[in-house]
Amino acid sequence: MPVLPRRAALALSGAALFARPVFAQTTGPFSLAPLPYAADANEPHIDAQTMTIHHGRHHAAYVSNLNTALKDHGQIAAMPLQTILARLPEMPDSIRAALRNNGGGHANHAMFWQVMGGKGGEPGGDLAAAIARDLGGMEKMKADFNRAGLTQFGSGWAFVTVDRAGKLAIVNRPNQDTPMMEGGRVLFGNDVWEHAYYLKYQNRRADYLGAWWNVLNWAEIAKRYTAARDGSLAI
Ligand code: MN3
Repeated sequence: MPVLPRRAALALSGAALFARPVFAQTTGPFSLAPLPYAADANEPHIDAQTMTIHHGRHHAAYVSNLNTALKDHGQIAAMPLQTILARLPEMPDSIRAALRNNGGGHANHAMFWQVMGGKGGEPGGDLAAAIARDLGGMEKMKADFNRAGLTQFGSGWAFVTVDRAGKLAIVNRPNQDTPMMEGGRVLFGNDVWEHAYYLKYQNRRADYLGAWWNVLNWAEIAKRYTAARDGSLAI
């Protein structure tokens, strides 16, 4: 009977713990994972048409363009996405912008689908304690996060980051940038590109930001929190 190397065996047992993967596939060539729920799972807050176009067109394009950029760079394609993003300054000039935009886009959206599909509410346990300790509690976190999303000029993201000690912070970034580009990790984040909300909310970004909390899946976010603290949160 073949014996798996220890690391592979650990990876398999870790993956089996979760009903759906917390960690998207991390090395190239990259592929678009299906949504982990039906396209209408976030109705009425995020409509099915927006989900379908956002995942099947926008995210798909980031994945395709990322693979195109890496086509003649096999050594980089074999690196985990989080490593590529953390080491952008070392990447070849000819593909650095493509890696930033499309690698960031792939990482951000892979995270985004995972943290939605729930019914909102509030987390418990260690994560609730960290939100109280670092972000002033749920209501203050929501207000500060929504402000970060609303004041991000043009396209971008609002994030709650998490470090290895479990400490949380709210940040925003333009375009498809991510705190992963500074070696950080994202606990959860919201996409404030117009493509994420325009069909239902038009220019009312604040309404979208407010409604989005109703679709968060705190059980998945809690898994990400645990993974971040044990160093296994990839993207
Ligand atoms: Mn998007």
